Amino acid sequence: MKTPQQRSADPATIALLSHAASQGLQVAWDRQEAMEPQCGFGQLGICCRICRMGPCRIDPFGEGASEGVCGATADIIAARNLARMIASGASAHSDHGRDIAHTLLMAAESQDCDYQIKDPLKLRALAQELAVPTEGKTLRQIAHDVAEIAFGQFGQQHGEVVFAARAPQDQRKRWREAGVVPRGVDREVVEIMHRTNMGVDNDPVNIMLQGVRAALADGWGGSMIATELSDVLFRTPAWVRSRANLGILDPKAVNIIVHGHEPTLSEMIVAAAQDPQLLDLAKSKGATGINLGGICCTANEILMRHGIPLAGNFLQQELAVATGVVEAMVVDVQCVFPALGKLTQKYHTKFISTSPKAKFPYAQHIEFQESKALAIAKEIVRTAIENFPNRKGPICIPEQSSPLVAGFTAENIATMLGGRYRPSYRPLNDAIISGRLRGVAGVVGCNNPRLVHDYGHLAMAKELLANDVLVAVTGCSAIADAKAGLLRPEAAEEYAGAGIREICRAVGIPPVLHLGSCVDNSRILVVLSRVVAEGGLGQSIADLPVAGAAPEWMSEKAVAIGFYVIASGVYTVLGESLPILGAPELTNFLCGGIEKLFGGKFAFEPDPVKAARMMIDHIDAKRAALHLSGPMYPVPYAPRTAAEAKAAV
Ligand code: SF4
Ligand code: MSK
Repeated sequence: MKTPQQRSADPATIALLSHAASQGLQVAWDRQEAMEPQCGFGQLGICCRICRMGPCRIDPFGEGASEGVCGATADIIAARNLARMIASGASAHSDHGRDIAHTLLMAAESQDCDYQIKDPLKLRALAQELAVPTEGKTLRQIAHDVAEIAFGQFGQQHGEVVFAARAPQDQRKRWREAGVVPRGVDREVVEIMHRTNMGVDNDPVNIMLQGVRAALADGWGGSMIATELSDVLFRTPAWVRSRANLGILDPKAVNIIVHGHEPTLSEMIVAAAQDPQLLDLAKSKGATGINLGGICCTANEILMRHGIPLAGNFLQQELAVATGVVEAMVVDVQCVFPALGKLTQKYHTKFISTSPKAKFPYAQHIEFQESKALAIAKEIVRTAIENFPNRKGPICIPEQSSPLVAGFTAENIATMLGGRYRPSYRPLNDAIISGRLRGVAGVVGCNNPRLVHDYGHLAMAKELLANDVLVAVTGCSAIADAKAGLLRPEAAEEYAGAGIREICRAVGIPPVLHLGSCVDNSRILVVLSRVVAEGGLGQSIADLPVAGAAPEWMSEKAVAIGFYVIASGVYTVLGESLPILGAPELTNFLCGGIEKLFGGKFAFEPDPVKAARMMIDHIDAKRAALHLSGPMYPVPYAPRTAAEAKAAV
């Protein structure tokens, strides 16, 4: 059995893992170790149970079956499995987007709705972009028309999803030539499920192109709708200070953790937790107040807009309960362990499920309805308060919590660098062109107990920063960096190269920019498109000195993200390989040939430092192709020569 130090790089997690072991608790790492050795066929992606002639599996050593009962080869099987992962991931993000569109429509249709339009400026900007007439219309009428257009994107049967027009023309040309511009969000997902049915599409590359189409429907469709309309409803994030890690839990207060993804619930819990009557009730129970924290992406949503502290990332959800001071763990959808139910039985913690789409064993279900949002949120908070006197068992709150600055968006990056009166991407482009900034990397995604928790995110971010590569983060990667102090402006002095230090000193920003939740990866797509539009760095995203990574990914959502990122032109390194290594033709395509079509491709590298260096090499190659000089300052990692770098493009 691995020690806590071998399981996590985060001191709070290490402390709680020791505590959990002393209490005889089983957490994800224990279950992962009990699962070893994990199925080799599954790892390689060469088992199939799509039809009942199977399950079938291909012998990777060439001694047993080389085809399924129907004749499907390893490449066909792995491609179908992977496409279905994309379909699931894209569905999760996009269904989230659909729910937000529904909430905006409700806010537009009823004056009494608990949700209001908090960002009229963003609404008007969106209306203009979507060619919604605004003259003589009330804000709610405009919101209605915008929401209807957003809704229409899901069921649209032909044409192109509307936000694809945000991508640089050259990138769209590549998509059109490959026949992968998404028509409508739902259509592309359904088509994957059809094509991967037994006996339909049996060309691995053709299957993957539909995978790309569905992934683009996520990134430039469902996820982008989720982000944009959340900004309209809950307001576009602004720079905000807060703290991160389980040390934010307060032994004297009623602690409520929101976990999951959709801000419709968490926004209302934030409002309910400030209700004077509920605060009085909390005091009457002996608590000093109500302390709200978040886990996973719902944490990122309410951090970005309200400064609510981050309790932790994906692998800390059980450890939060093990502190013994969480009165309620309130969940909606995605990334929630079913194991939480049994665990909470050992504590006083109420495990409250809220979505009709996501029920859990041993959970108390308080169904959330947008039509009665605040009343239900108050009921949830009241349930937590009533539970405060029931604490039992040992309390173990780790001392660690780090200060952070978050709240970066495609909009305020321009303000941050260009100033309030002339917001512009010009200073960012100029910094890249001059070599002060070598490039930009997006580091995103989950935790995975197969890898050392948080280590991949931290080691990669530090290596990139030391080499003057600015880091943009979302999801659980952002939370990992926040806990380790990388989201403080001072982190530039501690970890970054001279170029980034100069920029951070001048502007007062951290060297790692937190852009939000997993659906907010769409913000990164918009930033990259604006950088191209600003000029001087090529014609498409594929020309930019940028790279992406998901060093600890585990979710099907990360697969969908990875695919829309490479199809948008970004070289992307995954810490865990995609489950395709038993399929040589497919692997060669996704880690090679696909680059010719879209400008991006995958690479797999579990060592985060090596992976960061692969990203830096790629960034240098792109700089060389743009005839840019090398980095302005000498850096610790000596790159290849410009000629070698150029040859690698
Ligand atoms: Fe086997 Fe083919 Fe059926 Fe898959 S689709 S289970 S490979 S027979
Ligand atoms: S929450 S998808 S574990 S990043 Fe978005 Fe974290 Fe991955 Fe869930």
